[in-house]
Amino acid sequence: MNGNNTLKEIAEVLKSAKTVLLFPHVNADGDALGSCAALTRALLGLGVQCRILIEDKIADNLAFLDDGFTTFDGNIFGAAPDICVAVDNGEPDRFPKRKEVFYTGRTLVCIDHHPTSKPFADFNYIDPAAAATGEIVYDLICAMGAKVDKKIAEALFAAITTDCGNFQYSNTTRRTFEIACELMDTGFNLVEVSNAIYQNNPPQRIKLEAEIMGTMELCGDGKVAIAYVTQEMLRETGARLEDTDGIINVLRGIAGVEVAALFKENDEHKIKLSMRAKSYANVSEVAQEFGGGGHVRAAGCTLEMTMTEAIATMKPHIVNAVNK
Ligand SMILES: [Mn+2]
Repeated sequence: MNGNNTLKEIAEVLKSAKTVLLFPHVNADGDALGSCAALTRALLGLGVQCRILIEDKIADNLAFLDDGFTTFDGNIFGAAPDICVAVDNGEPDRFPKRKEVFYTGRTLVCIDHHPTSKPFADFNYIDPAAAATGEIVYDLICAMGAKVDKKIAEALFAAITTDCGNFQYSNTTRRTFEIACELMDTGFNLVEVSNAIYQNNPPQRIKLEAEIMGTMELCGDGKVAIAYVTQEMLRETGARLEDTDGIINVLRGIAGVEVAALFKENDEHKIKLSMRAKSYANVSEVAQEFGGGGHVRAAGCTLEMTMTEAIATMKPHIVNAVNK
């Protein structure tokens, strides 16, 4: 944790601000949005103006987190924000369209748990041991002296459950459960939150899932499952690229599979590869070799080539990762 400030320092900085703008990464996931929503509620409660600046539409199953907090307007406060915070990401390239606005902040803060993140802001707290940024935000809110109420608990639980695979991934620690216990003590409605996140699939997403499963290929002696999604498949099913979130876990769920790889066509020459390992393979290494990053068991990179080229290029590297 070299180069980190203390949460107490960051808490004081945030509390002394009049305006705070939060920056989740693009295609904000449950952790990014849940962490931002919780921090927004806590700061608003302390009389600090706070909004979440986004650049793409929020996923339907996370919309419940947004209580009028998100905005597409970088000038929402009518003046440069006192503080801009990168949340659940460690570099402004993870929010490319908002990068310029980020640097207008008088003080810059980064709160993240990605091991590939480096301290880049004026105040940084990057803890790769945290299963979710939501865990750090929980401690930060406590350090701010704010009360963790039901609504904050709901948002933090959403952040944590989504990033640790509902307490199934190897990043889950004793601390993860401890925080979950403390959130439960607020009496938030667990079933309501879980249903909103996990039992809320639009039918076109399931149709898309069927299409993607149709492309599945097992290689590396059945230890690697590869599948892809093209823009044409999205058009045919009426689904969006965000609807592929979570489908990779179905691939990884196959008996004998160690690494699941899902290739997503952003456009004809831009393929986003997501990789998830089950128990031992280091997919972060593979991603980093191609300019990407992430966690040891969950990482990704972007490839400037066609789908056919991307799969042919990456397949040997992925198979190599499971045979190490
Ligand atoms: Mn995260």
